Amino acid sequence: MIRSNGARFITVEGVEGVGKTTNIRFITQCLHTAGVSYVLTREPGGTVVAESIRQLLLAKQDENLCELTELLLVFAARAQHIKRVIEPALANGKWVICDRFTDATYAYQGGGRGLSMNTIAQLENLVQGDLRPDVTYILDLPPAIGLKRANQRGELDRFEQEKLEFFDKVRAVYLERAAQEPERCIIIDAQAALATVQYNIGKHLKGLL
Ligand code: Z5A
Repeated sequence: MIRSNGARFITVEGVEGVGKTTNIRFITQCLHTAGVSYVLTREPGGTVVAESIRQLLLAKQDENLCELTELLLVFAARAQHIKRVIEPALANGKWVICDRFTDATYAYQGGGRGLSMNTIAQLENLVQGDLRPDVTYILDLPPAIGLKRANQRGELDRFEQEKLEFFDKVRAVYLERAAQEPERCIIIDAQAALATVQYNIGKHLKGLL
């Protein structure tokens, strides 16, 4: 969607340790250099309330979080984030760069946990109305490599403790979504050297400026 005020909604996705944080830093540097006003945010999170929900989602607890509870918490955080941060920023002509969004819900709760894609689509419509990202960079690599990178950082959160098959399913859904929406979803080979990854992102981003 081209917004009349020129604002763009860009999301970055991929399995753990794929390099989202590293490359989002690169994206914001490019925007800063180009004089684009932007808001950098993340999901789950982005507001005080949504960050509290993030804690619930990521922390290991004695009581197992039910899959449906997890899904509803993700969308509860998103509802708050959209109303408090994303929509106001876009309405003010700012670009929004978001570390993960609803593609992650299809990938993790739909692919990884096996919840119904139709249920996710219904919640997406309820919570987002017609808000969808304009561009999504899907950083792609075999999950074993991403997990190895993530493992080097220390203690693992509730998702990072899942087995490799879980992340294989997550990755498969990301690739399926990219195949369904090739205009919006740009697959970036994240196995390449960081300079190559950033060259490829930068080349696409220039086309948006
Ligand atoms: N989740 C969900 O289930 N449903 C939802 O709807 C949403 C989220 C929105 C938190 O996400 C969790 O929430 C997530 C899914 C779930 N699961 N987990 N865990 P998160 O995005 O906050 O957490 P994450 O996926 O674990 O991201 P991360 O750990 O921050 O990883 P990253 O940002 O992708 O990676 P990085 O920190 O930029 O890079 C990792 C290391 O690799 C670092 O040392 C880099 O220097 C290195 N690196 C990066 N690129 C390269 C290249 N190209 N070559 C070599 N080394 C590299």
